[in-house]
Amino acid sequence: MRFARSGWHLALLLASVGLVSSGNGNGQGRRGGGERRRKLHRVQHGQCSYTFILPEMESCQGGSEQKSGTNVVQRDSPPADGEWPVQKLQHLESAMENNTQWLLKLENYIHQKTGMVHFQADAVHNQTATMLEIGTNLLTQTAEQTRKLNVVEAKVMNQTSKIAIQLLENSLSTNKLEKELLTQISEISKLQDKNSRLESKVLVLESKQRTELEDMREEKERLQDLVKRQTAAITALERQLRVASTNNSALQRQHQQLMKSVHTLIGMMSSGTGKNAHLQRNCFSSNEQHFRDCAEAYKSGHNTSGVYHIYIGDMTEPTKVFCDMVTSGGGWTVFQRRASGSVNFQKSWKDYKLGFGDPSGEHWLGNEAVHLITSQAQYSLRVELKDWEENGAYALYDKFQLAGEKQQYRYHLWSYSGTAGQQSSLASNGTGFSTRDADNDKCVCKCALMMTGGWWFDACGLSNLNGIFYTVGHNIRKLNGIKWHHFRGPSYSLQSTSMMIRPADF
Ligand SMILES: [Ca+2]
Repeated sequence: MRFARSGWHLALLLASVGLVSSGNGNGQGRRGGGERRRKLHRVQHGQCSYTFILPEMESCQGGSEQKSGTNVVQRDSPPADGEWPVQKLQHLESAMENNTQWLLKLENYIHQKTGMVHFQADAVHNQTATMLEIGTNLLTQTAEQTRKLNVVEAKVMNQTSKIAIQLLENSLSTNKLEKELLTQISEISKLQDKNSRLESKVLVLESKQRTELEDMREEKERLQDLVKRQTAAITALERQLRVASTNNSALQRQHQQLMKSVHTLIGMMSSGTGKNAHLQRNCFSSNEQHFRDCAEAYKSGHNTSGVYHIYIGDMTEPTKVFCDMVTSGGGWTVFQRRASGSVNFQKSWKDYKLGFGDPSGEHWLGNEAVHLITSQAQYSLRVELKDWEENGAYALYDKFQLAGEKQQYRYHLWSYSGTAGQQSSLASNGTGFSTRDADNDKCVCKCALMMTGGWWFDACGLSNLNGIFYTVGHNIRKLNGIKWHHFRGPSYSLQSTSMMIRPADF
């Protein structure tokens, strides 16, 4: 195909050359005058234009002059009459040969050019194909990579969401744990508070027990001293008894005289109207008998209730007390009495320590006196109560002892019995005494201010015989009245009370 096309191009070229040489015969070919003339031939092939310079024969000039107007190509045909010299023919032949050579060279050149163009086009095609292939490969690789990346991205997103969910769950569980931790901490703090409170209570109890032990030791020492003194007194008495037995008759006489005078005095007292106590006092002081309590007075023959002088502890001056010589065998030293409301019982620590009121009426003997009396021997306590319906009741404690001021006049009680309730209404053993200016109770409040009076308040306890005296009709629903819980309840204020002591072995 390429050769066929080349052949067709060559024929076209030859025709063109002929046309061009005929066209330019009179123009360009005449330059230079006498020098050898040349012909320029231009061929347009596509975008390329080719210019050929061919030499022109000088001898052809005459012919042209002779044969002007005839076709040059027609010169190849032999002259009709054979006039052409052989030399000219030979020259023409050589010129034709040259032209043919030129044409061949030209054809070769064109072939080379065309081959180069084709080669270049092929190369371009090849390169384009290669580039396309590479591009396609790159595209497929990119697509593959993109797909892989998408897969990886999806996996990563999956993992991320899982991790996010895990984190959320973790944070939720962490919150729960934090809440639980907080509740645990608060419970621990509560327990610690309770523990500290219990510890403080234990410490208080320990200190109380220590003080009680000290009290017991002191009491033991006192009792030992007392035993020694009593032993000495007994030996002295034995001596006196021996002496007395020798002077029995004289003593009998003296005794008879004494009994006479006593009977005379008793007669005088019974005949007197409102001055019994005074007479008794005068009588006993004149006899110079030193009773340590009402029991000794009773044992000395005084069986009438009234005010007596007793010598408490180491005191040189006598103290006036009311002696109950009737109740349950008599011999009771009364240290508290309420009956009329005539005496104000809202008193200070010092008042309750030293005593106040009137021994013949409403009276508080004093904590110090009761402490001294109950420290010299084993005493019993009896509490007499009467309500406004005239019902009487009593509470008896076989053993009763009041500690000193340093121990806040705390009491020790044993063996309750009586009619004022199944249980004791006095606070437990070891309860200290409290007044409005001395808070020794077991309440965070001040019981002496709330319940009024001075008493062995617990927190604040079931009894208070030193509360406010309320008259009948005003005595109910009174928490700060004269109260004995197990007799008439917590808010009933009683009509009269008395508290009295007597040696346990009376
Ligand atoms: Ca208190």
